[in-house]
Amino acid sequence: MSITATYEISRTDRVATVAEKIALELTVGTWTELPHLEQEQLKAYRGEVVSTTHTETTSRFTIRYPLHNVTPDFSSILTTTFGKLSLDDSVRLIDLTLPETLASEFPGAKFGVQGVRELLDVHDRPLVMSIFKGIIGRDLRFLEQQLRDQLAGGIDIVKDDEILYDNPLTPSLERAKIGAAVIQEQFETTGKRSLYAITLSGPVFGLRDQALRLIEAGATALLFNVYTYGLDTLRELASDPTINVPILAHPAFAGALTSSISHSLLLGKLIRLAGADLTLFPSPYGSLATPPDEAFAIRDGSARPHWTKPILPVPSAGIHPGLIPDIIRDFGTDVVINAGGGIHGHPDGAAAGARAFRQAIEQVLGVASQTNELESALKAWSKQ
Ligand code: 1AE
Repeated sequence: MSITATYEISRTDRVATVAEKIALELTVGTWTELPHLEQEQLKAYRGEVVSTTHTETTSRFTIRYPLHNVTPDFSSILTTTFGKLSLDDSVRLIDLTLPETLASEFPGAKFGVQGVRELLDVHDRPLVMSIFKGIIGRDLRFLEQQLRDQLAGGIDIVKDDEILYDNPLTPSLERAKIGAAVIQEQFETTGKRSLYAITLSGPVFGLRDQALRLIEAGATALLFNVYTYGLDTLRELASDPTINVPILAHPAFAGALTSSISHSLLLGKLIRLAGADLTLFPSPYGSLATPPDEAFAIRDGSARPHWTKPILPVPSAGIHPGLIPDIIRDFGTDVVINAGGGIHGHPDGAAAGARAFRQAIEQVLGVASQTNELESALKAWSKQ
């Protein structure tokens, strides 16, 4: 049983030597200089180079690490496979593969694609998520109005901006209470279900209690800045049975790591293993573009392999209704379309902005009944 890690460096004919050195350094260290008996004993702990390949510009190698070198948590898995090696700028970690015995220690998402769809009672189209914008420095009345406007346009999930923590002007518990009341009111008047994801923030040891307080106050989902708190923190929260709402993983700070670790591993596979239900990442088209092959690998890592529930990819940043055909073509319908500026920046306001997104989806799926707001949005963003 072993973990395999694949790395990339600039193309070199010495790839096998480089790989061998790393395999030793990250496991038994000075193996070759030890007496024969000790060498034999340490063999079971030694990293083993299993393959090397080249492209025109890069060389890749895969190392197998014995499973008993690690404990079942992200800290030990990442420290063994890329701990001090991550300080070497010339090496990038591309992928990690865990054996099923280890992967099964990570329960993954509670809700996943199916569970989130059931909460919303939306089964046959991409989900639409919007983000509060310009909310810092504003009060609860402003927040409530923005929430109402977004929901009025048919938004499925409204999420806090990731920079809106617990704060005196819009305390998170108050946001949860207001959110619950507005969502309930909308359900009673329109029959439309929706979720409001509140940013879970504060001291790390208090996060579980804070999550439970928010849920008690009415939070229907949580937004979590996973790479500032760490993957194991997300995993603890997600595997707690009392935290029974979907968790949205925000990619804030992940960009500090992407030069050393592939986007697909960071924002696809690891996030899914850690238990988020939705993974947000910069789309290949918008304002912060992820390279397309990496974005599609995040999509694929959200659904495969099948040891935990598939989760929802959320290609984000700079999304406007004109991008919906591309998103559905590339990500299918099990996707969340997420926009801040693309909703609030609509010439007729946020409700119209939300309607424009719903109309754009209906148009691609061939069921559009009205396209007024979509036409204004396409005109507004046609030059982008
Ligand atoms: C990659 C995350 C995107 C995000 O959090 C965000 O706030 C996007 O805002 P817009 O849609 O670019 O305005």
